[in-house]
Amino acid sequence: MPLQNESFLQACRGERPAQTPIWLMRQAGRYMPEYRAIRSRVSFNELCRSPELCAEVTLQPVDFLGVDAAILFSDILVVFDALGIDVRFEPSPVLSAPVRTEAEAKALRWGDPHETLGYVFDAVRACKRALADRVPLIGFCGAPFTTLSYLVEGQTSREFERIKGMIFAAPAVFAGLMERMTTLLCEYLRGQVLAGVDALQIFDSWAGALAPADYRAHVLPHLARLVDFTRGLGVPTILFARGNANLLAQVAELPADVLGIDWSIDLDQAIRVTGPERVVQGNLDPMVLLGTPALVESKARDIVAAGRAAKAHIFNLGHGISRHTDPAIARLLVEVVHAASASSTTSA
Ligand code: 1CP
Repeated sequence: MPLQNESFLQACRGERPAQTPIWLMRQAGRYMPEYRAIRSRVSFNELCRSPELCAEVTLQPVDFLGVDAAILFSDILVVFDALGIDVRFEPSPVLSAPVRTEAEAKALRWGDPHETLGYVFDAVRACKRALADRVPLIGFCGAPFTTLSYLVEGQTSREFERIKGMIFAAPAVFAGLMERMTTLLCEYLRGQVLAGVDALQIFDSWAGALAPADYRAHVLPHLARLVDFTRGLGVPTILFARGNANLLAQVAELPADVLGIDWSIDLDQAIRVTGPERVVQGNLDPMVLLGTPALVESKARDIVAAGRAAKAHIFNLGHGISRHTDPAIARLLVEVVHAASASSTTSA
């Protein structure tokens, strides 16, 4: 069945649909009362393991906001099920067994994600059924470095002392873990595509923890292997590295179909780095949505205009939406982006 709304996938392919497509990182979540109503009944872990509830939550922003793509409701940290490690959300994540020493790294049991993460693939199928081809479904994973940072730190980190300590004091241990993690993530994404996702996003949310030279030496080769692998899966890949706009030139060396741009750089400047032949996604500072409707409208229009210098542009936030956002303002953003881009296409 063809999709009723192809604009997101057209932009991923480098075409320019009639309106700039838009979806919002973390578009399903605590800022929506419908999400909070479900979370008052079930824990986050139960929610992620219930394909029917995942589908319900995945569709909430599609119905309310009118976005052009859905993103699977899950979390980058569920992959630790493949290692037999539990994650508690208290509410920020805490791992049952962080891995900090060479002995702990050697003792890890790397399970097969096709067996251990079947509930995610069931959720993909439930989302596809519920969406009934209205909009495409995006699957995702954390990038190897971001995922490994949780494994080593064991929780959210500010300074990344443990993982950076491992890079600089035990680089072979770090490299071995990155190698295994990358292979796990390749298979995990393959499973999502086999279950039916239409696109993939790789989140390197903590990329900015590293100096550019260290990112290039210790992270980029593994990320390159993951991106190369996803190119063989037959769906477009979005690569989003966050936290240091100086890294954009490095991630732009990788053949991802779409480059995610965080909010720390103006979009026109980012496009000068990526070049006009790349497709970009982003990059409104999510906190702008805490401002007035007039401010949201003017900043959204500026980004739509700047996006015209790229081969194609998918509007998004420059990081996840804040839980303090008024859903009505998020909906206004979607309307403004659609209206502003439709009028600029006709005048082109
Ligand atoms: O209800 C709750 O209390 C749970 C809050 C929550 C939600 C709604 C968590 C815990 N995860 C999610 C969903 C989620 N996480 C999605 C699907 C929903 C959607 O996008 O619509 C996705 C794609 C993620 C991705 C994710 N999880 C990232 C990468 C994106 C980013 O924001 O940089 C990261 C770093 C995580 C880890 C995580 N999971 C949850 C929290 C609170 C965190 C971040 C903690 C931290 O800052 O370290």
